[in-house]
Amino acid sequence: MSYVTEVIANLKQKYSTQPEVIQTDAAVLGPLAPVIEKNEELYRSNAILERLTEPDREISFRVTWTDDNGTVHVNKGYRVQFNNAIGPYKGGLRFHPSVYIGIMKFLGFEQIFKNSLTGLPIGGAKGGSDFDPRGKSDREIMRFCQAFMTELYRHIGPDMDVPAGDLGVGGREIGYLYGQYKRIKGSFENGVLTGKGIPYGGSLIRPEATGFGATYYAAEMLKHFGESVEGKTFAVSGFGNVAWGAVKKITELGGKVLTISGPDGYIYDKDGVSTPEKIAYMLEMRASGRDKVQDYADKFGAQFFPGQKPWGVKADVVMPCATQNEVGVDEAKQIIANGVPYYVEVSNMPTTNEALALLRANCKSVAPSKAVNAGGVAVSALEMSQNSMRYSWTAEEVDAKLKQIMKNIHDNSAAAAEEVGLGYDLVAGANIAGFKKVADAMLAQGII
Ligand code: 2IT
Repeated sequence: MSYVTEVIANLKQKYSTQPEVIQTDAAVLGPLAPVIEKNEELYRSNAILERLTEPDREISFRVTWTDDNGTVHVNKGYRVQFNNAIGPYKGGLRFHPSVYIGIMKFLGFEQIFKNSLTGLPIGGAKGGSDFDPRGKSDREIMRFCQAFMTELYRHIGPDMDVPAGDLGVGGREIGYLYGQYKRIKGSFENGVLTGKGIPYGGSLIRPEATGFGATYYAAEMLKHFGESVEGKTFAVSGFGNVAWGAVKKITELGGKVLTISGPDGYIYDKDGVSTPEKIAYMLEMRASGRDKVQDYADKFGAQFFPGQKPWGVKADVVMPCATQNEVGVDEAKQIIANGVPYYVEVSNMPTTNEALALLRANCKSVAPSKAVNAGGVAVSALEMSQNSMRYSWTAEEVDAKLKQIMKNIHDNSAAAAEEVGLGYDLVAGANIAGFKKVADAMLAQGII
């Protein structure tokens, strides 16, 4: 049995109660086969894949907080520090009721390769809580963040582990988390978190970075086929920070976004989510805490499809921007039946492995989220650079760096697949390019 097949089979046994972990282990390790086979003895004798798939540590803790009525609540908090071979642990915090150790581990594992792909010195981690921010008051959010940081602070630091936001954790939460860290430590180490507000060390363009970066990446992919964003139609899911950045940049580049979605359904706007007012309204909907995309349809007279996802819509480019496993086999079949040429994953692991195989076999091109959404963490790493320099770049400077990083990720992924004879395969290429740097660093640093 080949080394890759053997490791995947063992992981299936080991993590039978954590399906997301099995899913992402197979999705990453499978495409590495051509690279591993070339040097199988080296990787096997150093147990590279076993070490890579077992986190350095899985931290879990109790978070106790009091709501506005004085009732005490208990949630679980996590930080999975997966791999720091190429830099300090880095990755977001997710506050969502679906959070459990399996979600933290799949996200942390993906983060290793994503962060490596950025070309910047950051390792992989993820954290969060099963806390549900929906319907909570501002003061409840603050108290929760303070309680969460009161446990987390001992595990993080500017050269150790640098968390950021993810679903349910935006600028407001990062502010409260940083305030508590600073209070406990008694020193202004703002390099400990990214996604901060501008007045205390945040980077310009960080809120836009994931969506902008995804669009820059999509533009590179289209360019490969002699095409561009201009005049193309897009089906986007989600209406949060990532979807907002993507819609903004797609519109700026002359594309038309036909759909956005929420937990309540999706909206179809035949004129496009394209005016500054419509794009700004996405932020308003998010800030309202209602978590309903129907509000957009009511305000702008677009069509609303309750309880549905936008994957039955005909578009040139499909971009899932909401959450994991938004596209299963049935949705993939709809996308293929509609003749959608370009499938660009944006949210982390939006596609089941079976659906992804179908889309790769039938679409003109498929781009993987760990490459496409890497602009967010890339600008986080630029925020770390600015914090350690005690200096800030302009929005134009950060945006230009982001654009170059996304082009490099695309080009390096394409080259990595080409090198092992796979042709233009962005999915395999991203995994291979991300893996190589981390594996080389692990080999150089010995058996630890
Ligand atoms: O999934 C991700 O890459 C993030 N949530 C951003 C992580 C970061 O450290 O900026």
